[in-house]
Amino acid sequence: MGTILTIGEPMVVFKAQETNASLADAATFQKFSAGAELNVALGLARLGHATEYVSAVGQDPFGTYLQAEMRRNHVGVTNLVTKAAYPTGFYLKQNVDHGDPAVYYFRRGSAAAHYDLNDLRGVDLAQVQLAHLSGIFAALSAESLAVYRQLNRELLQHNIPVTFDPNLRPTLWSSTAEMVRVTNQLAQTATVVLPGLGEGETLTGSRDPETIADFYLHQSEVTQLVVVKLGAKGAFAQRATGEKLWVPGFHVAPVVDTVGAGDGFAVGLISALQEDLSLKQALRRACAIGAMAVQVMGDNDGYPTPAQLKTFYQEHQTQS
Ligand code: KDG
Repeated sequence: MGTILTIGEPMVVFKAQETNASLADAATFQKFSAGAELNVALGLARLGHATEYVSAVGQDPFGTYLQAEMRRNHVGVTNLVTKAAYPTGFYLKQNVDHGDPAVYYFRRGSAAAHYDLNDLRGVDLAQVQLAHLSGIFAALSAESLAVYRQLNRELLQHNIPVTFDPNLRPTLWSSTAEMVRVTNQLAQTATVVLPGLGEGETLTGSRDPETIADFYLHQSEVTQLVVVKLGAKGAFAQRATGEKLWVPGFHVAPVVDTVGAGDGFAVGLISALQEDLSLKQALRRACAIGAMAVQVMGDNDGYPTPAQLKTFYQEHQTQS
């Protein structure tokens, strides 16, 4: 199996410990690593896949911590550069007893947002078998969007398949119309498109998973598979061949923190497809890792090793 490449913004997240306190009122926070594409790289590495994470960190304690976390988790860091002039991004995350937590980002002008075309020149795609990209990196800065587009062109030239998660972050875009326009354009060059149901609605105007899938399959001949994430309800997948599949989710309790579930889903899907499992098995693994992710406070610390995944399946046999 070759390497899976991702590009993104590595972040530190501080998770509030007091339940239902606002981010302004919370007094105690726990530190974790985060960043959507890093989450995916880390989850894939934990399952034994070779990964390469492309990005930049600042020359600061957050950057040092994140590099150590990447190394500890065996994420490939050959293409991680340090930008001494800029800070590493971080964010605060609320602790809530239900629903999605509030988040607040400190990422404007970060080191990752200054990763440029010159940095990208050093990235060798020879061993890369698949790339996972998301709308977050494209939205960080004009430079990031240029890097994204250039990398995308090179991946197409090398016939390297791309999985694409829209990962809509409205605060990073100048307007909703621009976010929708650029994100749908980026999706056109992806082999697999992975929107959440709410994202699909924002991007296509429909809340029907089949209509969302049709939208992406019709807008581009490159796209071979669309998987709509339905949260605890599971997922809907449709291939360009017309094959459709609905897979139920796993019910887990308590739900501690929903952030990182979508990236966990991507980890499950990508790893299973790389291991030549069937689409049904891949969706099942995606839902399983999504469910494991919501049971912990950090964004990626619930992602399993192969042994932990096996145990999860054994404990949830009646649901599979
Ligand atoms: O998908 C999880 C991400 O939301 C989190 O890790 C931080 O990258 C992040 C972002 O932009 O929200």
